[in-house]
Amino acid sequence: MLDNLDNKFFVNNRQNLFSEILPDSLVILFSAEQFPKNGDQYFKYRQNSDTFYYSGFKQEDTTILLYKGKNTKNFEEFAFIIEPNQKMITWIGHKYSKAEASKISGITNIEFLEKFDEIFLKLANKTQHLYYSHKCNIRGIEYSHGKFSKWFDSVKPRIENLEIFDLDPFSMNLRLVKSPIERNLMQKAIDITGKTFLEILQFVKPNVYEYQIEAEILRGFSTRRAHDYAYPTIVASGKNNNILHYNTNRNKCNAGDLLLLDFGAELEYYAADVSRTIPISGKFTSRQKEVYNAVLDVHKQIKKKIVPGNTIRQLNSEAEMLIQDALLKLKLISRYDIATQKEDNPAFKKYYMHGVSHFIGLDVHDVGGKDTILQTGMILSCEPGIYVEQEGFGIRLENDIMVADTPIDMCSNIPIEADEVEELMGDLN
Ligand SMILES: [Mn+2]
Repeated sequence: MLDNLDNKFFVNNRQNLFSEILPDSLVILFSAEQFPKNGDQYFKYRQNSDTFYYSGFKQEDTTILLYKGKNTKNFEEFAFIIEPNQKMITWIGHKYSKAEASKISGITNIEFLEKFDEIFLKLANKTQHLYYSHKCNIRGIEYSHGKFSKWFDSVKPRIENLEIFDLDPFSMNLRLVKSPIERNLMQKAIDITGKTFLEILQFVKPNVYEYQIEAEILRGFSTRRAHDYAYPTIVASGKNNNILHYNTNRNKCNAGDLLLLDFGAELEYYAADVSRTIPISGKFTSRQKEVYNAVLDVHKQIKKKIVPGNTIRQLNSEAEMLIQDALLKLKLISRYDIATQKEDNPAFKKYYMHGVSHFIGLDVHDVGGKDTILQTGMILSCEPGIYVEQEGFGIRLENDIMVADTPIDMCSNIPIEADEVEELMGDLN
């Protein structure tokens, strides 16, 4: 694969981690579990983002053990992999050899999994601190990692000397600012998404089904070597525009309605996250265009504020005030509505009910919080929307922006102006 990352990237990520943790420490990283789909089937495997970040391993049942000695220059790194056997190779296919695992990660000590306890306990006996991920994903869905918990319970009585720390805040701090290698990968994922969007503008016409568009999106990604979505694709026509995470994608696209697409390719586990709203007939009505341009204007205003020192919390409140003004101009709310609104349910919320921004990276909703101070090199979405349920449509426009004194719009090649979208769709009637 052309986009495979050089192991220098992972070596460097581990070195950065080593410099942050206490001397005399061990770090354990377990791989993501395989999640059952039904019967004896699993969902397609996806490695845990932190484990990938520190190793490059995409294979299941891969464990990493890092040791930082009392002398802070003393590092030892181990990785433990499945021992391949003939039956496994016949049924599932290739598994890493020790040499491959070493080449991928830059870790020299590669062992089979059965050696893990022995090596871990030997190091644990002469160490003071232990770091591991407490939540698996600092802002994600909390779940109990069965294999890890079982293993941890089994060794607990033998490691009572160790003081335990959560690895998640360390991984968050390292992952927030993207290195040039990561920015480059994310730009590629965005470009694949953008090229696919140009094809979709040609494909959409009245009476196509949402699932046909979804299939075209997957075709566009896959033929460009991004073999997965970063998240389930939203292909929402007409009233479905207003369902924020609609992804059943089963309806027919009707003439005169809008189509809201929220889609992004995943490349080497890095996400793109783009939203566009286009007219199914190729031309916006004047009312649709009026709302569209109001959203686009907020989008442009907020984009300028994705600068060092700002926070998502501040971006959210600025977006809310801009949208409130837009809703007044669009006659969707009145000054009276604002004057009489309840603090916990402001008038704009009827038409705009989500945040304007989140971090993007190995996870589409990447690590980082609302109060994280923005720094150059972080990548965030800019995604205001206005959803007018009573008029049967909603609009969201989302680009991916890199924080800089002059913010860098990584989606600047993906058409967003209403006139340009109409021109590219051509006359469908
Ligand atoms: Mn988003």
